[in-house]
Amino acid sequence: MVDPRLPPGQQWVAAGKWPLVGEPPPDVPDGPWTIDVLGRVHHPRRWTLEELQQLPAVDITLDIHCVTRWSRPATSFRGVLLETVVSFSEPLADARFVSFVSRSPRAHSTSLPWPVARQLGVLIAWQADGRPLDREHGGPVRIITPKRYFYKSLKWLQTIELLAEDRLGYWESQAGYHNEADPWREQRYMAASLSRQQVRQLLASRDWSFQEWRSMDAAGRDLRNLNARGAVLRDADFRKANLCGACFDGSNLSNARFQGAILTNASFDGADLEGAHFEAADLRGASLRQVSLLGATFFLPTDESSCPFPAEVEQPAMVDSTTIVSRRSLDDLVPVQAAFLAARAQVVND
Ligand SMILES: Nc1nc2c(c(=O)[nH]1)N[C@H]1C(S)=C(S)[C@@H](COP(=O)(O)O)O[C@H]1N2
Ligand SMILES: [Mo]
Repeated sequence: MVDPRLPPGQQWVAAGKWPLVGEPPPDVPDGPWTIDVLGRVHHPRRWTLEELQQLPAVDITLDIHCVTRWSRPATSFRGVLLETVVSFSEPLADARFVSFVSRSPRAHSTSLPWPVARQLGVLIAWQADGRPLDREHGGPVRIITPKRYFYKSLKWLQTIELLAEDRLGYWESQAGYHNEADPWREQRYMAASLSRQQVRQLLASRDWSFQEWRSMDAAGRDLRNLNARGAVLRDADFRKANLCGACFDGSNLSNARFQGAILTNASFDGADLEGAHFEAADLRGASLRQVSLLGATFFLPTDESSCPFPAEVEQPAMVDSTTIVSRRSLDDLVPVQAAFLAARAQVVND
């Protein structure tokens, strides 16, 4: 029977059990436990845990879902809303992400888009199931992020940093965990079909040749010299990734998002780039021979500027005479996009 409360691929732990996951607890500091709010805020501020406990407390009950496939039902937490604490510091207009950093030897971290953190009701929690948080479970104070895999719930909270640009967290950057982490969409790893072992391998080897990974989440990742020849990477998210020198020859990248990516000296020869987005991407030295560009975009026409685009797409792609594109590939584009490329790139007849 399908349990409607259990996301796909999860199992409930035995009653009362709560597994421990991740690094060991850090040493207790001598003085009081403090939490800093800093970064893109008007008023950086240091709180003691006692001060936080004077703020209006909030109780929530949620099911914990760990990416390693266990779930724990109806766990209650008491704390203060992250939004309440951050509001004392008044975020700047460009504060688009929030990063949590742990008081641990490896400065463990994770991050969320700031609007998502507010909408989900992220909690700074010091009690679980009516008792002070155990040290192993992040005591004295941890983050609780509802509706996301539990790796977005940082233990031993030390710093809350508001950021203009995202900074991938520890598991996200080191182990290829998905940066959105929605258990109902099974966003476990960079691509849904991958195992943990496969993710480790593909991050280490950067050899994705002839692999098929749809909806790959590779935004912001360092993937210099990636070999993705012949790969099927439809709908992949490569926004702001470093793909300098990457090889995408013959690969299927339809609807892939490359906004703000570094694509210097990357090669796309023979690739399917239908519907791909290249706004603000650096395409200097890149090769686009015999590519299929139907519906691809390199800049956003200015007459659409009335709608609020995210910052990464405000700029056109960086294209110059070191960017190579086949003349017949230009025919796939709408006239304004074709004219943009033709005026800047080296157009070759092949
Ligand atoms: N500081 C820190 N926080 C962390 C981790 C970690 O290794 N270090 N692991 C994360 C992961 S993957 C999970 S599943 C949960 C585990 O929390 P628990 O040990 O209380 O079950 O903590 C998250 N927060
Ligand atoms: Mo986890």
